[in-house]
Amino acid sequence: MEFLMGRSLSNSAINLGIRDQYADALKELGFEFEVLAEQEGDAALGNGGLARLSACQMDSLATMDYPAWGYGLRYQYGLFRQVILDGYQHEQPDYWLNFGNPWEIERVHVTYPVKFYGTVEDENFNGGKRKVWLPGETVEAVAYDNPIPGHGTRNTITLRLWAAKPSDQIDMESYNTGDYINAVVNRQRAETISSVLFPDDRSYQGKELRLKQQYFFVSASLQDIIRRFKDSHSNFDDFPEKVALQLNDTHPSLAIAEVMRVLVDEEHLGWNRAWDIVCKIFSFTTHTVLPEGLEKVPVDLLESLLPRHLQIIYDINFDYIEELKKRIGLDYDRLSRMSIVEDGAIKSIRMANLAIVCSHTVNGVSRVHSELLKTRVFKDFYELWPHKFDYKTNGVTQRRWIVVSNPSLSALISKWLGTEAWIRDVDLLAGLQEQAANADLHEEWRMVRKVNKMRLAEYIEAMSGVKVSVSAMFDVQIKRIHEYKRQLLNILGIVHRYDCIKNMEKSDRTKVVPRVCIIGGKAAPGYEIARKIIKLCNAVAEKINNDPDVGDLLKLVFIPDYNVSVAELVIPGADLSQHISTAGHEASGTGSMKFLMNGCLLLATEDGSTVEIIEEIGKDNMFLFGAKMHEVPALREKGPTLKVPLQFARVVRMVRDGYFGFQDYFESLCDKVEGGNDFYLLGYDFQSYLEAQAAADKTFVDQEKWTRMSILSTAGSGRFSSDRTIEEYAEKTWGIEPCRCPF
Ligand code: BZD
Repeated sequence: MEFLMGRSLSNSAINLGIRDQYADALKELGFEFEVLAEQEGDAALGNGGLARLSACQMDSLATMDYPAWGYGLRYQYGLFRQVILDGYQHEQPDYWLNFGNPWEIERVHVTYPVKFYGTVEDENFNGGKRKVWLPGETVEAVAYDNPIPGHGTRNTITLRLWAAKPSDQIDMESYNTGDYINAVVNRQRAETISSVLFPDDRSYQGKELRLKQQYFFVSASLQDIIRRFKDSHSNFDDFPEKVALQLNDTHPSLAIAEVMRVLVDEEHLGWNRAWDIVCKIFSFTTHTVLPEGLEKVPVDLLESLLPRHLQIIYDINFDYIEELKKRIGLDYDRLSRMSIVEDGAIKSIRMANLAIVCSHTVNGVSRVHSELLKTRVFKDFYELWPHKFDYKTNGVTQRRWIVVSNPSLSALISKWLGTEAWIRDVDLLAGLQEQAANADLHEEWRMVRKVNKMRLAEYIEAMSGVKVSVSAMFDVQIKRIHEYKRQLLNILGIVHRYDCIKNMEKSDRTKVVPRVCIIGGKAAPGYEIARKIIKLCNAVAEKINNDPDVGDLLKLVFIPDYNVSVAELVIPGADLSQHISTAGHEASGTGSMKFLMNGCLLLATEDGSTVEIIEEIGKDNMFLFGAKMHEVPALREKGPTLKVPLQFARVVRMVRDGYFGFQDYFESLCDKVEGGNDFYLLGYDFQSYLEAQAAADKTFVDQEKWTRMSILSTAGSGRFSSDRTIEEYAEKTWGIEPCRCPF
């Protein structure tokens, strides 16, 4: 349901192979390509990693000639714009369609009615009974197609986004009863379905609008898919041969009930035959680590909005539980854990259970994530159906993340590899390994990196007024703000660095490696602790950046309104990037892959996909620290008795005592990491975090070593291309072959 496409102009021109001709043509008209490209706004129809992953995967699907469609919603308001005022986050609406969207093609003839509410009645049919849904509201879904051109191929696939429009049918009824005002109000109400993206990437609040969005999206997409199938096929038994549906998290999992409804109620297939088809077409990617993060839909809500779907889910659950009893016996605890329906104060539907039961393949997004799914989150299911579970480590597209965003590095790589073929065949990047010690390459590599840092420094000055030195180490953490991602650990580490500089003999200061610390990311509007982390970052920055005693030795910058375009600017200019989640919390992480491709060194915990990055580039090529995943539960058990270094207590005390102001406001933030409440183990990991930071400083001084590590990072990044991920989906899950446009 989410795609973070960012800008399209450069990407499209490059993928079509016309970038230089286009730039020349623009020049004749008096425009610079780069200047023009920066005028484009970001298409931000998503929250974070999950949504950017979909965007990368679309690029790979197109480039690798796979026949595929992306379906989503054409939200009128994308992810909110973040404005920082007095250091606090404020949200502003992102009305991105204000000046029109030149990339989309409105398909006025591709529209489908989507129905909601109403009742279900029994109807006589062929001597028996059948269920008939009499919906109470109809909304029209209109298709907007966004072309996704592949690189080095004429294949272009489609991202089809649905916009909600009022159905003429409602109007007629209302006008006939003379209720003109209500008719107009109803028209507007229909449009609200696709009006705004929910900005929360962690909790499900059981909101009706959210469920309406999900069904609107699912119903329109399935009508489109089924219509296309029926254009050339008459027998639904062929459906699984032609259609594979990948559920990107549970957000579209109502599709399961919807396919059953269409096949049984509308196409009049028997229940068992329909069920057989459903089980062959769906597969499910989960991006969640914690059971609490799984989506649950209150039964009351579903019953009022989609009464027939609730019945179908109950029927699926009934058959499944009967089958389960035969397999595992009357183990009621386990049966109740595995049920699609959760009984309790608020009876609800467990969307992940529905998705697992009905999918032929369930995958996590990194190897350790899948291990977690098998041993913890979905253990019961894994024991029942081990064959369903596998993993597809995420990837990112090198077209966007090197070729578009770092053209000088891209040219350098092509020069040293003697080919541009790596743009489609990323494993060729490994060829850089042989040159990792070449002094000429080092010089050119450093030059490219320096120019990127200068570009970033200019941006920082323009955004925040802070002047930074490009000879300092640029240390970056950009991602959504979450307690588990531990931006607070980073900030407290910066406070410690500041404290050390302040307490140092003046003569020792020459030994300090200058740093520019850059943090960026949005907090979900209702996530109070995350908002406080942003404020703390800005309060600490205010203090440090205005301390003449510290000067260029340390700067801290919060980059506002982090989005895809900002990432494209920041990543190529980063020396070091931080991926420091508490082990066992990040399902995969994809930011690290973009930094890696761009030759940025990683400071990281052994979490998510980092574990696989270590396998590719080796522990010596990055700065690792922190508790391991298997150690975390026992450490948590220790509660207040867990040993925490003195330096940690000291920096938290500085915040508590109001050293950075806003003493009362930061109190609850400090409480979160002290007194046995330190769930994310900031205190425990602090010592090893500082050691990893010290190791990074030491290496940075040795520019020869740093540059070699940087080249080896790019050289080892091939496995983290979304081309590899998509190939795995195509071969193992969907059973599809490339289908290249022949001319
Ligand atoms: O998905 C993220 C995970 O946290 C990352 O570890 C992982 O790398 C990426 C891609 O697999 N999850 C999200 O981004 N989730 C959301 O954005 C989201 C959105 C709506 C509702 C719930 C979660």
